[in-house]
Amino acid sequence: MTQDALRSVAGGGLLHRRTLLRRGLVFAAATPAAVIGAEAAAADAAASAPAGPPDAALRPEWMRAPGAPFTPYGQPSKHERQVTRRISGNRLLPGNGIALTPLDELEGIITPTGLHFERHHNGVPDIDPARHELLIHGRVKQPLGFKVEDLLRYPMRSHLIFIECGGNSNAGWHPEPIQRPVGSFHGLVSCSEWTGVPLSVLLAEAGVDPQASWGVAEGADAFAMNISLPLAKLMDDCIVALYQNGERIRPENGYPMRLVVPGWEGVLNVKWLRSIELADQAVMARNETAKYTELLPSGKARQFTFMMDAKSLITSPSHGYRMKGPNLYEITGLAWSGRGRIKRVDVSADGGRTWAQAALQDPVLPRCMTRFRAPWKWDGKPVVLKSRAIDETGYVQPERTALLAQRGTNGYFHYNAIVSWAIDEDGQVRHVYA
Ligand SMILES: Nc1nc2c(c(=O)[nH]1)N[C@H]1C(S)=C(S)[C@@H](COP(=O)(O)O)O[C@H]1N2
Ligand SMILES: [Mo]
Repeated sequence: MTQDALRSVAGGGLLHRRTLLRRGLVFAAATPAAVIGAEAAAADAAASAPAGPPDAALRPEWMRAPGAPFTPYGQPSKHERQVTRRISGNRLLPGNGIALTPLDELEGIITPTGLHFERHHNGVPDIDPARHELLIHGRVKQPLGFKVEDLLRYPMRSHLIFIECGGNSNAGWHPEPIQRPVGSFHGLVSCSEWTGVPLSVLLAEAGVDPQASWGVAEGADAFAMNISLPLAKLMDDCIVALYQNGERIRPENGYPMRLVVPGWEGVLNVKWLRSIELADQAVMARNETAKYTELLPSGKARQFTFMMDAKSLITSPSHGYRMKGPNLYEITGLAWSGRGRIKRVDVSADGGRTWAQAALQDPVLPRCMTRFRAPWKWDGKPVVLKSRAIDETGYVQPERTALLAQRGTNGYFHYNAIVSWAIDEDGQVRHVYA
């Protein structure tokens, strides 16, 4: 099969999503094996190769001596040390700020635990799990306290889901497109397997008062962060998580227990959870009045905007990436929706005039990151790449102009517009509003 026979399905060189990995396609210029062998032989001769069969002399040094012994807890390769969270702390209060997931440097859908984004209002508490307790009280028949060891005896369930801060991507509200790597712009979202005890089971044990309609969750950090959630959501699918990606939750993500609220904004996922008080109204805490509300063009503000709407972004190629000349490429990225499964992701290579359907990589789970991929033949001319997510409820990720028309220009939270990357003739990738 020749490259000329590749079927374009949209402008700018987008190919049919099932073109992927067909035999005979040359994606990148691999170095011919003969050249590698000759170079190694020359280097070896200079270093006076040890005696032995000729092929053994060609082996790299890591094949010539026993490797390192076992380690109790694995770490990434020393060659990957640059792949880190990007920290943006408050200079006067270093525990207040964010650390972003480097989404552009990762593949697949799972965020490595050490790279899960962080948002703390007053630092990471050093909690002794033996002395920590979750109290369920307020409008219940009987207040109950749960230690870690108590919760470990309950039946558990897992949610493989994203958690996203309501403030993620808020640089999108700037009048000029911000020039930063994807992770530094959109990295307040991560995807983990969270395992713990369904909150409905614990609330049922305490006995829910028929007058209760809200629950106020509070954390055991120095901020004692609290926030109100509708009781119906707490009873539906929330869990008190003890595990993250199979191991006990990391301190920065809520050790020894946190509330996990699938599909809803990050701030509701109270870390270091110490109390849930049932009430007949919301508590009107700072994070549901002064923050995490959105001023609209009418002058009124939206409140209790819990749902994280569908969003997608191309992680490769993306800002900071340098194209290696006209060739075949795989466009890839992430899509997610708080409302359920991703149904489709469309990709455009002509600034949104025409679209091609991307392939969705299994698994495609509700409220989870979904990896999409689209084969593309770049001819070296300037293009604008975009991706657009559609979820199973039919919700379509909006263009930036549509989002601004609806929400005005004073926004801060819940920015989920389509992201555009412009590629110029030199192969430089820039963020643009197109
Ligand atoms: N106790 C407590 N819970 C908290 C916070 C906090 O500062 N204190 N930050 C909230 C916010 S705003 C977000 S977006 C998520 C971030 O979770 P993560 O740090 O595990 O990514 O935790 C939420 N839960
Ligand atoms: Mo947040």
